[in-house]
Amino acid sequence: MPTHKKTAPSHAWIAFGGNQGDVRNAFKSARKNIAEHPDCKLLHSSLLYQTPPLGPAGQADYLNAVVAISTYLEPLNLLAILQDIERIHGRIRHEHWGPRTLDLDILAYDDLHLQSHTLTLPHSQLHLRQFVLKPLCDMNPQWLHPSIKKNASELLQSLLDSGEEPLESGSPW
Ligand code: A4P
Ligand code: MG
Repeated sequence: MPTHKKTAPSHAWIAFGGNQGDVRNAFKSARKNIAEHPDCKLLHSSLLYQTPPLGPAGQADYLNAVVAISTYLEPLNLLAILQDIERIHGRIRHEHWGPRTLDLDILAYDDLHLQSHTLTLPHSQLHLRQFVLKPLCDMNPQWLHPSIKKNASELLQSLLDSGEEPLESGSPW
């Protein structure tokens, strides 16, 4: 894909997930790949959480985290870079919501709304997932969902108010 470089950087939030193999090391290595990309700068990392699997039963627990970056890459170029990093870490796409070594999703890119064949922004499930909202709250509880117009802390509280068990505490990585 040709890279169209922007003249001013944007902010993007990237969700890390995985439940196969040495996930913690895969996360660290992927974060390093992102931080070392010439058009990306790592701004913040959330804590790392062990989370119960959403999706098909019988899967191992996941690890989840979120990082914030600034980037000169357009959204589709950023997605392509993240998919390259998934591939380097042995990601093979099998079952939807099934086990994986490393899943890198773009949660949001500035306040952009996008619905295309390959990319939906903000991520369609982000407001429904503690394993995304809790790490976002670590970095900025005031982070505002671009379409729902509620912040990460309010969205997380709605899930807890609906009776979901809170996640166990996170750890640095
Ligand atoms: N795509 C569209 N929008 C985006 C976006 N904002 N970011 C497209 C990244 N990709 C996006 O993704 C399928 C396609 O989604 C991509 O080719 C891209 O063009 P995929 O990663 O290949 O396939 P998938 O894993 O089946 O889908 P997805 O949407 O990444 O899965 P989810 O929704 O992330 O669910 N339980 C726990 N506890 N923690 C987890 O992290 N993750 C999943 C995967 C299931 N259960 C989990 C967790
Ligand atoms: Mg994905």
